[in-house]
Amino acid sequence: MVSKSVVAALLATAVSSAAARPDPQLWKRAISLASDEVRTCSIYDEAPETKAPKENPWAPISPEDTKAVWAYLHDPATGLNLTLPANATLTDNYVFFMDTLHLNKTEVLSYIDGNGEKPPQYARVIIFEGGKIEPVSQEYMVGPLPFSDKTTIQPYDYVFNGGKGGSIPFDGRYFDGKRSAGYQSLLKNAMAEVADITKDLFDGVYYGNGDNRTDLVAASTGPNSWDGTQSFITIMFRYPGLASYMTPIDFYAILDTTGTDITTWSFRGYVTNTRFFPTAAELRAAYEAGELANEFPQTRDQTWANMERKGEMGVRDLDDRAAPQSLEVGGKRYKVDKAQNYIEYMGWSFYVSFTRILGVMFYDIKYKGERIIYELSLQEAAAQYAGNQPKAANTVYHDTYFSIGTYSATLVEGFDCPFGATMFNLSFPGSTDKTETHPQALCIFEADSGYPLARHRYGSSSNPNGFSHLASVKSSALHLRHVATVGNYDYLFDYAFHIDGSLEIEVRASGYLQSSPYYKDQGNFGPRVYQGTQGSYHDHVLTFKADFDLIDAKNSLQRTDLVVVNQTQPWFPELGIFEQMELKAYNMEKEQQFNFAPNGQSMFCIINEDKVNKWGTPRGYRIVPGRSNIHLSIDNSPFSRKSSKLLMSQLAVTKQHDTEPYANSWQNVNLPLAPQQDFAKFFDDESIENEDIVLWFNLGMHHFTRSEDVPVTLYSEAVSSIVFAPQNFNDRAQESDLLNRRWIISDPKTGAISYEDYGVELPTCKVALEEPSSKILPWSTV
Ligand SMILES: *[C@@H]1O[C@H](CO)[C@@H](O)[C@H](O)[C@H]1NC(C)=O
Ligand SMILES: *[C@@H]1O[C@H](CO)[C@@H](O)[C@H](O)[C@H]1NC(C)=O
Ligand SMILES: *[C@@H]1O[C@H](CO)[C@@H](O)[C@H](O)[C@H]1NC(C)=O
Ligand SMILES: *[C@@H]1O[C@H](CO)[C@@H](O)[C@H](O)[C@H]1NC(C)=O
Ligand SMILES: *[C@@H]1O[C@H](CO)[C@@H](O)[C@H](O)[C@H]1NC(C)=O
Ligand SMILES: *[C@@H]1O[C@H](CO)[C@@H](O)[C@H](O)[C@H]1NC(C)=O
Ligand SMILES: [Cu+2]
Repeated sequence: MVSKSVVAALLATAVSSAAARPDPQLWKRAISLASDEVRTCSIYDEAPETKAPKENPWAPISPEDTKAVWAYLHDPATGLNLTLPANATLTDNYVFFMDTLHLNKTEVLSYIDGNGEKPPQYARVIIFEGGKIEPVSQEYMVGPLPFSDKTTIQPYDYVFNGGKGGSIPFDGRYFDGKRSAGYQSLLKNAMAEVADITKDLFDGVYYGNGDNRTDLVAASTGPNSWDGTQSFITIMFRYPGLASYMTPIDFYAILDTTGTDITTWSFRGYVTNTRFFPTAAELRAAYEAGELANEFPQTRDQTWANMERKGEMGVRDLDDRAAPQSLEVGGKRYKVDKAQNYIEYMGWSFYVSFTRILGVMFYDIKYKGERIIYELSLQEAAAQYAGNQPKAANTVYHDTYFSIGTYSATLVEGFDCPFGATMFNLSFPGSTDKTETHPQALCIFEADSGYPLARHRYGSSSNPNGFSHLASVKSSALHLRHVATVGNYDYLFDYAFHIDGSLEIEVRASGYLQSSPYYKDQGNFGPRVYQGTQGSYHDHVLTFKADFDLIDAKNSLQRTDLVVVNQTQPWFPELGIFEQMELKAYNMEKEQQFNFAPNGQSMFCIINEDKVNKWGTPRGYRIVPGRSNIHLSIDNSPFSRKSSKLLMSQLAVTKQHDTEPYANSWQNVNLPLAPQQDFAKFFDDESIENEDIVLWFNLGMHHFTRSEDVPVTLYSEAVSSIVFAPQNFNDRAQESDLLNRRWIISDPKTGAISYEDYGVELPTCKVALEEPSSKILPWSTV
């Protein structure tokens, strides 16, 4: 325990014992002991409670409603003619899943901003209607909820612009387990017929899943249709094991799976050595002619590609010490209303929501009581690959297709999120009437930014310390983080509410490459990363929606170009005409897709022209490019041409409509040429000046794969971000009100140091960290 006077004495010693500058060691010690008493750090304390101003209207539907809606749908009286999924075949009608329906903004605003009634919730239900004369997938809305005798079912058509509303032809619908089951014998027969060849070339055979001779795993890819009038599937094979993604073999089977009658499905052909063989006989002829080879065999031992520590790489000096930690040593500085998923932090407030299809969403994001964003949500997480064989060359993923929300699960405290982070469960309707819970799937924590928010040293050469005043302000941010493991990849989503009023959205990717078998001289699709493995080139593009409502819903998108103009200066007439930089600001007039300017020479701001700051400037938020702001590299591929327009620009702006809540349809990926949702149709020349506007933005990366993607891609490099920062939104920087700062004064004569700490004492405490495993909870179903 060190008293302030001791600290002052230490500082004084530091200063007086040094000729002109304080002794660095003493200075450091003095700062670190500047507390009156040793306290126990409370990093495991619950966050203080708060009460949301309104009941969360965006909350996921309750387990009770999930059950009630399920029972209602399956009641023969409802007339849907449903079969229980467990009993259903392709030609039955069955519920694929239920989710929480997006509410119309118009109705929610009158509730959260006015005296309007809380808008009722609705369930979104996807029914696979194979039992209809024209078999389709149809979306429905069921409500109002809570369930009552007023609850009805209606088609959910108004959010889709492809022409058929919420209906999708059978061949374009999600390729679920029942459809996969339909081709198993076809695949098994095709592979059994050439088992001697696959054994000889690739040391693997496939007699179907479950046959004890099978020593390969089959994996499929999408899209599975062009326009919903045909269906096909490409199967690739890998060695099984923890790192199966890294040991693909060069053998593919393509099947035609059109229609609900599986007896008409057929075999399209094999691919190996970049050649296509429509029949087993043709494959065999090439094999017997010695034309097929496997120059770079895979390994069955996959220990090289798992994520255990590899002792053979040695030990780095001092790595046996625990690494630095970000700990909330002063106690939690954010408040939570757990019942409403509502959070307050340093002037920020917002509600959190969650859906199966889109994952974690944010609503009513306010800063110091004024709305910044009505809705912030992921809309799509896509990847398109390139290659010389049908898996890499033909893969386009839209991860909403897989219900990306259902893949966010257990976070490791102390590693994925700091020790002491608040952990939230994520719950969603499962594939029956049950609600599934993924415990500790969303974490919330405040973290040190790793740099001061602001500082200045007021230099003074006459002062013994070289300065008269020295100011430095702490910087931190509240993070909400979750990781969605969609197959091979672990997407880490991090939303940071910075203390300066800026909001950062960051996505990182780790997990396994969807790799390819390596061929000699084929580096144009990525490098060789192991003896038989190539890292396949691919683009990741993740589309987000930011429905800005700066103060109110009347906003514009202002573009400020930095241009070079010729001018003269009367005070330097000898220069004649010469170039200078100038700002040209103007509002973008119409809905459009657009990109950041080369060399960053344009600034894009959402502004509210009717609301000016103290200096008369319209209040705004700037769209600041972060790391790796990209768009899809290819815009005319038959695998993504019309289903993926949303991926084809870095940014887009539209006028908000209740009928356009989603950039994409979760089943769009199988309809690249006849999409259910065509993002391009959003751009119908509507004015975006002084309107309720929505910004759509893409994060992602051009994944130039590398040997450092083995065993898994690193979050350090696979990262993309964007920042929304106040631009004349306030009258001054959002730092002057903060208490966590130092204002240090150096006496001009003696150099004696005094400082103001604004009453925020540095904690001097012990921290006992809990082993993360002690907090891991089991998944559960209600
Ligand atoms: C449907 O499946 C359930 C189990 O999921 C089973 O109990 C029931 O008997 C099946 N019904 C029919 C008609 O097959
Ligand atoms: C009900 O669905 C079954 C398939 O599960 C179908 O064969 C039958 O025709 C349907 N009945 C009606 C009235 O549509
Ligand atoms: C949303 O608004 C549309 C009209 O724009 C209407 O058809 C629909 O029923 C509304 N949805 C809900 C959930 O109230
Ligand atoms: C594999 O399955 C067959 C047929 O089911 C059985 O006869 C055989 O003993 C099994 N072999 C092994 C190694 O388990
Ligand atoms: C989170 O889920 C776990 C496991 O299902 C459960 O024990 C716990 O009570 C849940 N926590 C909350 C706050 O709902
Ligand atoms: C400025 O004038 C010079 C000389 O006429 C010309 O070469 C240059 O392109 C002009 N620059 C701009 C930005 O117009
Ligand atoms: Cu990647």
